[in-house]
Amino acid sequence: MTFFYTNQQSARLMFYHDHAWGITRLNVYAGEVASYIITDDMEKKLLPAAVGNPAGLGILPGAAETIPLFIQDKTYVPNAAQLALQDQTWDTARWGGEGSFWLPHVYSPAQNPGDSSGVNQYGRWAYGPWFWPPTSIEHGPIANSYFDPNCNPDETWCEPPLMPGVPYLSMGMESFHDTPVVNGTVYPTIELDPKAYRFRVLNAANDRFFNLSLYKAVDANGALCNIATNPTPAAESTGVACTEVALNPTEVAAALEDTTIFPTPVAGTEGPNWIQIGTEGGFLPAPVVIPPQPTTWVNDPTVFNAGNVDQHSLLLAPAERADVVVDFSQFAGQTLILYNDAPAAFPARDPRYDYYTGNADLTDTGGAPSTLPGYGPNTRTVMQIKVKPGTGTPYNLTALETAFKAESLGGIGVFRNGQNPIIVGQGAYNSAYGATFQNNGPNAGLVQIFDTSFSFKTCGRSCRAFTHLPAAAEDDPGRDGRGLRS
Ligand SMILES: [Cu+2]
Repeated sequence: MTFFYTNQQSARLMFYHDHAWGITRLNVYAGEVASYIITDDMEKKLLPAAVGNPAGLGILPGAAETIPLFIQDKTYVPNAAQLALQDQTWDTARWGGEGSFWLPHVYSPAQNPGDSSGVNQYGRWAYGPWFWPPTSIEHGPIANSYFDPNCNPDETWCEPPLMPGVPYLSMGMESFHDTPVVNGTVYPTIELDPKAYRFRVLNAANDRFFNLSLYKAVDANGALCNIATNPTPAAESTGVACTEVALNPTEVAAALEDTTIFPTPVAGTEGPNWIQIGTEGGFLPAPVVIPPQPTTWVNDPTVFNAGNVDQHSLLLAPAERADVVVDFSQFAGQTLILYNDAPAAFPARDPRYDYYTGNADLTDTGGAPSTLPGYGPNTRTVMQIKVKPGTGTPYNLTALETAFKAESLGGIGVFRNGQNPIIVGQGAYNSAYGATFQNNGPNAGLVQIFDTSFSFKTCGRSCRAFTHLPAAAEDDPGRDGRGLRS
């Protein structure tokens, strides 16, 4: 089939991938996926003046300072000896040997009704018929041909009498891999000048979220990698220096005993902020300064989203994009790490998918051994950024913020003039439109879960209202008994 896309969108980073029925996950994982950039007159106005763009204001970094970061996670088939220890079911003749992509191809349920605990320590996926409440599926559990009625579970581990009646999978989803890949390279390194750059970030992983921050790197002695104070940083045993982020040692030590403990970077090692200007939806109403922030969770059991992720930095789910400026002018001569600590799964973290230096050896529950400094697997250290020494050129954030404001506020109205008109007015649009939409109250453009009607102001300033059924704001489609879906 031939598809036609109009690309009638405002300036943004686009993302496309093959969607063949039944094998989408495999094609995306194999790399049949790409991005491209749509630009428009409003974006050109923000770029430096150049041939073909004489009216450019130079508010955003130009093409030479714009870098796409196409981030995925992969697992690689190890050498034969290691493969024999880790996956005896992998067929190198059919699926590829050392260095080929490995993928989870055995359906390993998290439940085990054959064990008194009900839990399979090695399990990865919640199997519906063994979950609570159980889901009935057309082809349920079947007899397990490995079951031995003479096996005594008090003496040894025994195969359960039943096993999931699933076919042999080409790749189970959700799949979380152990190695981040940026623009097709594992653990890449880049040298930048002490000035501002624009990154077009895309999460192109099958399932893994990324919570991205920049932190200062440390060497093998734990010393910060700064040419001024540490001109010859100590290398790790791999021969590479400055690969690590300093994690709180007490948290790392405690996590060896209790893998629910979530180690975080040492305070004071934060790198530059993100200045986010856009998403997959194009430019934002106003730039947003986002500081480094380790993941935290909502621990209040009385709120609807208890257990979800609370605080984060630049958080990207698969297919989401971020258009960001980073000012490296205050980090001349320093090495930084693009750091990720998003939980996998999201938001319910499985420590076996959180690979970081000095983590616990989880081989007895089907996980990986402890990660050594300078080595993978490591899903926290995504990329190394070496900022060259010299006098930094600070970025003019004020000019950027002004440009996004409405003409009445002294700006050029980047959002108002570049994007389609908004429909539901909210306080976040005030600076873009020179408007006075409310943040709270009856016309704030927000719907609560118990609301049955919704009134709002639109950008024409007139007040519109409509009513909707409660189910329209309900996330549980079966709850009203009529199958109404939001
Ligand atoms: Cu898709």
